[in-house]
Amino acid sequence: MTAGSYTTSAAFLEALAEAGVSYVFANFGSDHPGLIEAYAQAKAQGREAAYPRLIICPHEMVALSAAHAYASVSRQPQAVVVHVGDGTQNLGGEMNNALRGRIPVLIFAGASPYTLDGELPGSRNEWIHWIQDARDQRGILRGFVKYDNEIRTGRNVKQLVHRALQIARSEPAGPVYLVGAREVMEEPLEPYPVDPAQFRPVEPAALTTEVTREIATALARARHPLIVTSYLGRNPDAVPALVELADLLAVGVLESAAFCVNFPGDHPLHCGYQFTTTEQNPDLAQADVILVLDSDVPWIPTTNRPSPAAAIYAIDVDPVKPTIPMWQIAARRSAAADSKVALEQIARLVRDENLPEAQVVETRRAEIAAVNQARRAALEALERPGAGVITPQYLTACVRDLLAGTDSLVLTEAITNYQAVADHLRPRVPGSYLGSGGGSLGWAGGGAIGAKLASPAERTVVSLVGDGSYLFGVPSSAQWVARRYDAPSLTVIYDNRGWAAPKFSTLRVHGQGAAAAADDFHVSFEPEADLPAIAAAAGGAYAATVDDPDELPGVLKDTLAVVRGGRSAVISVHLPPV
Ligand SMILES: Cc1ncc(C[n+]2csc(CCOP(=O)(O)OP(=O)(O)O)c2C)c(N)n1
Ligand SMILES: [Mg+2]
Repeated sequence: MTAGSYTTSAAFLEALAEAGVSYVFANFGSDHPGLIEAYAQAKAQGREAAYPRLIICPHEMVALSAAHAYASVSRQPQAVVVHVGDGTQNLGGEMNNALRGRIPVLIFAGASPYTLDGELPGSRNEWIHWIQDARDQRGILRGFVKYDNEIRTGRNVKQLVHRALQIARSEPAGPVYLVGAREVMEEPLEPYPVDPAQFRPVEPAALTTEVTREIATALARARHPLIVTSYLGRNPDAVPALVELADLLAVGVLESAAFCVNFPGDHPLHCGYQFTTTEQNPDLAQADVILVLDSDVPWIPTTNRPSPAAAIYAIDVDPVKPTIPMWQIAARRSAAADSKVALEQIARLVRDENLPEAQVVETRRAEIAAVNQARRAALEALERPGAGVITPQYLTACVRDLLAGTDSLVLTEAITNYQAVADHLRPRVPGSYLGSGGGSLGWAGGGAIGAKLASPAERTVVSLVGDGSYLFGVPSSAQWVARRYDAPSLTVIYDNRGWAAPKFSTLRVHGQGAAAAADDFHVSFEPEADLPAIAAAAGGAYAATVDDPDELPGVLKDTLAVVRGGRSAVISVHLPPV
């Protein structure tokens, strides 16, 4: 390639930037000379700002997790570049997280050159080009993307990138995948314009007048109305709309398998959090009208379900969930709408028509607030440390107190401690709490990087992770990236020295079985690894391990100061072992 030449690769990067992508999280290979050259030429010509900033990630899982969290926090699509089919497969389970988290991310992978004898620029010239050729590269990700396509020519690569990102950003948002062989990524081109305004995401949808009225009337007339939500707070601007409607009607809000702040945790109408439930939730059992708002798992019917007589309504950006093969709730009406728009419509109708009687609303408000206050007091009683033992409840309360009044963003991948983290953190500020939205572990490792890069400089990113999840997050790669790109964070490992989750799963199915009788679940991490030391070795992180409950607040305070000073810190907090 001659200096200054313009190729498909250059046009591809230009289109990403035009579409609002600020970062490319990349793991390069023999398929990417065109991209590497385009970046180098832009730098040589002083036009680096024309392309998204490059973040090199030594593991693809970290790259996609970082892009995922960056897109969540910034609400802008991001891009990931990986190496042919092999790098694509290393994206692994994080693809499911990106799909379930409804994350707008464009993944690009090169493809093996398709010419053997030098017919075109980019033709095969390394032994690996024969070996890396995958039969169905796009098929690898097809179950986890909204759209996949092949770049066949540079002449329309910009339209293709804009179209892919339009699909990725339109709700329900999600990942998209493009592949391009070396020859096409090397194709010389004349620069050409594309109007990004023609590729805006689809506008948010509203409820019909009829459904607005039906839901508003049902909520207003109910004796025990309840709202159940999981991911409305992906859009932090939707939270005030929920608060307004809840206050207007005095409806309680239950957060189910929630990985963002949907409703302020300290609001008197906040009815708590539920994840994997083993007991019936009394609010759910009692409710006569339930509005399910943006939820993949509003309850788990085998252990915790609404009354069969309850009238259920569902408003969701994705109400029938075609990407979840088996899914159903017994809703009278399901509406595909943007939750903020829908809540504002319902609130307007309630207000305009003065729907509920003031007396009914105030009685209900007092009842719900009293129950919630008692529930919170019971939770607070669990926050006292046991004798010489750090419990997850105490640990979370210490983290909450540490962060009180600061600008912080907590990532949670605490697994069997999801419930304890939510119950005792009770995050209040929209956008201050985030999980992957999926079930593939290791997201927080890269996630902390993306979250930090997308946040204002003064915000502290804190990850609360299981010890297993910490290891799934490829900490050697993640901590190196964090240091190199100046994205420090605090990681608190809820270290029970093993995997509690598969043990609990076994007990839920075989409570009296042989594994239970022998206490033999194959989940222990003995002999113990020095988990924080991995971060110290790979990224120069401050590392510590805590056993003593009395020392915990002091250690947390010290590590927070380290992170504020610009260096990552990882602390393993020893909980009772699995
Ligand atoms: C990529 C991936 N592999 C395996 C699993 C299955 N799995 C679910 S929870 C869990 C254990 C997690 O351990 P840890 O993070 O220490 O949390 P704990 O269960 O101890 O609370 C495993 C292995 C998964 N969800 N994702
Ligand atoms: Mg564990």
